[in-house]
Amino acid sequence: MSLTPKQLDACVLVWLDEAREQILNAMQIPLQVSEKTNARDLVTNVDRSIEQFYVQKIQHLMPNAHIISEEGYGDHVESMDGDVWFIDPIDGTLNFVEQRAEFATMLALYHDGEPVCAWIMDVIQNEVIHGGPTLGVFENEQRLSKFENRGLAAGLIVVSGARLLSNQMCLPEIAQTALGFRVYGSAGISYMHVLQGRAIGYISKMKPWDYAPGVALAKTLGLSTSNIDGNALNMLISNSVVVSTPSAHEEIMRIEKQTNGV
Ligand code: 2AM
Ligand code: CA
Ligand code: CA
Ligand code: CA
Repeated sequence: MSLTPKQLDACVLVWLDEAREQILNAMQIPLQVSEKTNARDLVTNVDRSIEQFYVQKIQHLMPNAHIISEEGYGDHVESMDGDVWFIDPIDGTLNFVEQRAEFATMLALYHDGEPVCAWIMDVIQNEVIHGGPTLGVFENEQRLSKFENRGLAAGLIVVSGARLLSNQMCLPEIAQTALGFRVYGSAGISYMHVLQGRAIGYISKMKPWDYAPGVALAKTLGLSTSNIDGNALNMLISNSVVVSTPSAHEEIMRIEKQTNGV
């Protein structure tokens, strides 16, 4: 890779500003919305055009990189070797369509399975959390401070509403143990709350493009990241992802083991 992480970060921040302009402009005219697997699983013309925008930028900048993306303009990737990009053009599409807020656009670059740099932008608030292992983590230009290592009883846990309702990943037990629980409807926005120290963790079962940016930034800050069974994430498949303070992580693993009787 010829660019340094710092140069790459600066370059992608420009793409994000451009993507944000395109999204805001597209919101001025009626969205073309269609259902994917069900009425809660939507895709719009904007999801597609923004993904194509990022794919073109990446292919121009790093022609040998592989791209894992949601809406089908990326590659079929079977290995984390070399440079692998993750793209979620609009994260929280239901929020985008219904609320016109609380959605993110996000990307991450990994090299040989390790995070290089990641970006999560709250489009309406115009806030982007970005960075990586050699840079640290920033909210816009401001470095994010180290989180407090609070346990479940001392903080808010963010969960997937759908997974909570269907009693997956011990989410009812975890939510009851926590000081409180929150559901934001966007993985990116949820990760932003954790990275900002407003929540102690986020748990959901998701696809690689949903969690790759949040996991990269969380790892950089020293938060714990794993599958719900405590194992490392396989970045090529869906995972039940836990990102939290180390204290909360220990408790979540304990609850999971107790509940499943292991
Ligand atoms: P998306 O909007 O990019 O699809 C809440 O729905 C969160 O879960 C969002 O971050 C959403 O990302 C993600 N998600 C993953 N799979 C989903 C699905 N099948 N239906 C709805 N949301 C999904
Ligand atoms: Ca989607
Ligand atoms: Ca998503
Ligand atoms: Ca999406």
